[in-house]
Amino acid sequence: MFDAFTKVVSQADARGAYLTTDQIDALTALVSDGNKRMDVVNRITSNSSKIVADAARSLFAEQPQLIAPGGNAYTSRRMAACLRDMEIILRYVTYAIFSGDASVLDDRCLNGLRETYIALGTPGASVAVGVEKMKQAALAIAGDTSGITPGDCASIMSEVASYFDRAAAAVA
Ligand code: PEB
Repeated sequence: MFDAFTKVVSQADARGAYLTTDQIDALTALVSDGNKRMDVVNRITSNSSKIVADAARSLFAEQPQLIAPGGNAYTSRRMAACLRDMEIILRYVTYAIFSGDASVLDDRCLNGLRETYIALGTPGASVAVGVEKMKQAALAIAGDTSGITPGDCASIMSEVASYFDRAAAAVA
């Protein structure tokens, strides 16, 4: 598990080299934009229940076969497992945003997840749709400029989107 700093240090060390100016510049930018990152993590974290519940509701409205008898989220046990999975994925996405690096998401959540869903008979493509819906909700919440001085958040927003895309691609 890396964060943005240890990742660069590890790569430099593997080459036996000093940090390059490009690497230092990239990390300097990351530090100077650090408040935006913490703000995004804070907003997504404090709205996590709503993000998960709304995404699940929307997924089941679009794919009602999941909650019909015999469906993959039919019975409260499976429904609970489904909501829990979405919550786990969102939690690891917030860790990745916080760290500025996807490795915690990859290593502790996504690694083997596709195979797990295949073994369970859970439709990975539907999980990916749920993740995409969490992404839209999270971006709307993170990018809400009401009541604040709007700044340039393009870079952090696309980074946030990339972690959701990574999770969706890992299970689709
Ligand atoms: C992954 N999910 C399930 C299981 C595991 C995971 C390991 C089997 C064990 C269990 O039931 O608890 N666990 C989960 C995860 C990590 C982890 C992400 C990462 C660290 O440790 N059903 C649907 C939807 C989808 C869904 C498409 C969006 O119809 C999910 C939610 N996951 C789902 C369901 C089960 C499950 C298990 C329904 C139960 C499957 C079953 O018992 O039939």
